[in-house]
Amino acid sequence: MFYNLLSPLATDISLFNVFRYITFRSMAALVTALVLSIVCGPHFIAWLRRLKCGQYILEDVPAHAAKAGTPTMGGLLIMFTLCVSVLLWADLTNPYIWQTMLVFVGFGAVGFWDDMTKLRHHQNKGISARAKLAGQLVVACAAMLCLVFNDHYTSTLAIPFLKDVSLNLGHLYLPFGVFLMVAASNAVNLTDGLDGLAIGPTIVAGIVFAIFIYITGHAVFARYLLVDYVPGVGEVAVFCAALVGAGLGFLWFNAYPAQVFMGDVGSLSLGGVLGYLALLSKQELVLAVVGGLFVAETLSVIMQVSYFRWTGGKRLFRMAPLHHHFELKGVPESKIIIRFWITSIMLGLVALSVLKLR
Ligand code: 57M
Repeated sequence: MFYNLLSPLATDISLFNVFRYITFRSMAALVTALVLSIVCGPHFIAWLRRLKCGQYILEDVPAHAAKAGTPTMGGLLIMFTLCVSVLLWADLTNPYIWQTMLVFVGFGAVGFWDDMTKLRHHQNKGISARAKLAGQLVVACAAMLCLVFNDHYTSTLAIPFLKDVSLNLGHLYLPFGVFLMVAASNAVNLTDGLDGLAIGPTIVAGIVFAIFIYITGHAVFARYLLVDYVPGVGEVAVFCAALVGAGLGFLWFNAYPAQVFMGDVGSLSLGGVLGYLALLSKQELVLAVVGGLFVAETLSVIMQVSYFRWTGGKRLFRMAPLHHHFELKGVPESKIIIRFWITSIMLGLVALSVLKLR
């Protein structure tokens, strides 16, 4: 909004030129979302408590018994602060901004439906897996339709670390894109089982994609770094920065011991939008690197279930997803969280190295 209102005044007052810079507006979006979260957070958590949005805790991990009643659906705070910040600082005539918001809010709506169902039943039983998947598929298909009608749509995949090698998926790019968003959404959801465990790596991914998207939308940098140039997409860096700010602001309250959980409204929306950011930045496969922790958590579940069926009842891990395995081995929760964060920062750096190592 500030861009649309104030940057035209730059012809008369040169100070207003700053509103033209994506870098300036991205920093402002980060700070706005962060400050808004920290200011609104306590009121929001008190409001969730009044509405009795307390988490129902399953009994299979005894260490979590003390978490009973912690308010959930903190993802609504992320959604509110991120959307306000983007509306204030982004160019509202840019179609990529609206598409990204649509994906974020769309996946969030599916999560909200699940959270509300759980709360209504006063237990951990939300909507059926099939209904959840159907909702995610509808949002992901709508997102892919938007993407295809963009001016600079291409169905090629860059292969990380290989120069001049790309794979043209043709029409298969559509189901691939849908899969990427739905998989990312569910992977973040599976990871969201310890305080700060999902939001930490999401913040790292937000920073990495802010850099990728900025470069993809910058003619000179994109050419220099051999990245596909997509005019206009750089504006989405403002969204990524707001995501980092909103994430940090949420972490303020979700840090161990958590005062609030994000709920499915948070995990599904964040995961889904990370998938869309990977598509927009033309770094689809790099998502598996920067989100390597989410991939590892998901693989641990697939391996656990497959091994259980194959051996007729034996377990590979003490419990899946992976963080439960370490918990049951007696590693303190805060240590698991910080080690997972360190891993995700290292993966973020590896992902960024894709830009130079080819
Ligand atoms: C999300 N949700 C947390 C909170 C959060 C197929 C199977 C692997 C599915 C998986 C599952 O249900 N995953 C969905 C996990 C829950 O957190 C709520 O859910 C939201 C995210 N959707 O925002 O509202 C609990 O996680 C803890 N938590 C924190 N801090 C946070 O910041 O401590 C969450 C956020 C909260 C709280 O205790 O109540 C969850 O774990 O339920 N299922 C599982 O993860 C289960 N694993 C399992 O059954 N493994 C089996 C098979 C199927 C692979 C096995 O290993 O044999 C575990 N879930 C729980 N206990 N609760 C089992 C142990």
